[in-house]
Amino acid sequence: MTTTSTESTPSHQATNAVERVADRHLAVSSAAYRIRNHALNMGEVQGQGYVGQALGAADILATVYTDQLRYRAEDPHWEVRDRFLLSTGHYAIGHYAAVAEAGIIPVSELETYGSDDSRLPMSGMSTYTPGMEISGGSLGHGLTIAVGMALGLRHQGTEYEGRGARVFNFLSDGELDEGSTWEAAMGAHHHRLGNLTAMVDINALQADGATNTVLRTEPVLEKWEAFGWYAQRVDGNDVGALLEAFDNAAAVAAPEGRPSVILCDTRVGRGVPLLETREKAHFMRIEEHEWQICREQLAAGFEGTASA
Ligand SMILES: Cc1ncc(C[n+]2csc(CCOP(=O)(O)OP(=O)(O)O)c2C)c(N)n1
Ligand SMILES: [Mg+2]
Repeated sequence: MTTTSTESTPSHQATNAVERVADRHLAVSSAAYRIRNHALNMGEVQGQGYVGQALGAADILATVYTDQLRYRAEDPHWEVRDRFLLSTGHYAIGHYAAVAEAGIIPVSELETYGSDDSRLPMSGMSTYTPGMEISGGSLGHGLTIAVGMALGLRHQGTEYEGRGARVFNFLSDGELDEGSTWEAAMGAHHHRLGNLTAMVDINALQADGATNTVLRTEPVLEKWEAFGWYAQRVDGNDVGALLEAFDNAAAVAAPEGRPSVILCDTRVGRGVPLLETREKAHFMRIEEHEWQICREQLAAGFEGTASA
């Protein structure tokens, strides 16, 4: 086996099952805290941004990058890497934080977020940023690309340590308004794409207001099931529940050749009470003096969890 110090494979090597779960939980929770902290620091550079989404999605991003994704930090184009596709280009701030956590870009580069000549533009673009597989932002296209990619990778058949590359697609609840998402969902089932996992960030919010006022998409779980997917719905801010859902997807759906979707109910601004209750949460303006308060609230919450 060829490994390098920066190659990541899921951290499932602890000696017994209880220790293993505790280790994974701690690794993911700590990464989620750092992702949130990075997002606050990056938001402060511009004084505003999609900070609420980064805080809300941090546990999902941390679970994927710390526990699930196979990648080589020094070789973002490694042929048999798992692919993480960010449909929602505006969530790039959270994704950059995760990519820095993963060692694919330096943490120090995060402070360039949104600046001229930065590799980290406000909306995710694959030609700019290592680890950014697609240019998202035109909502509803991520899953269509993920389906083609999962199909193509399966046709290629290249394996490493006994398995081919997997495709993870991160979507927002707003993307469930798009017909192309459901067309792709049908395609994934038709082609029996067991190597595809979608995660939907159900934060109940869109640019124009609450999701249920823009377009009612519920019952979401039943819809994905009707489209032939192995569907689970979890608290997307509960690391234990996320780990269990990813384990189920790998154990149950993948061997059957069924695509998996993990529907993650999250809270915008999660971990920072000042932002959790803020109106106009889609694009937050945060006053200069509030950034430090946000960091302190985040740290207090994390320490509280760690000592509980
Ligand atoms: C096809 C398309 N239509 C409209 C937009 C404009 N737009 C940008 S973000 C957004 C909100 C979509 O909902 P969601 O991603 O759930 O928003 P959030 O949770 O981040 O508030 C919209 C409509 C877009 N980017 N792409
Ligand atoms: Mg949303």
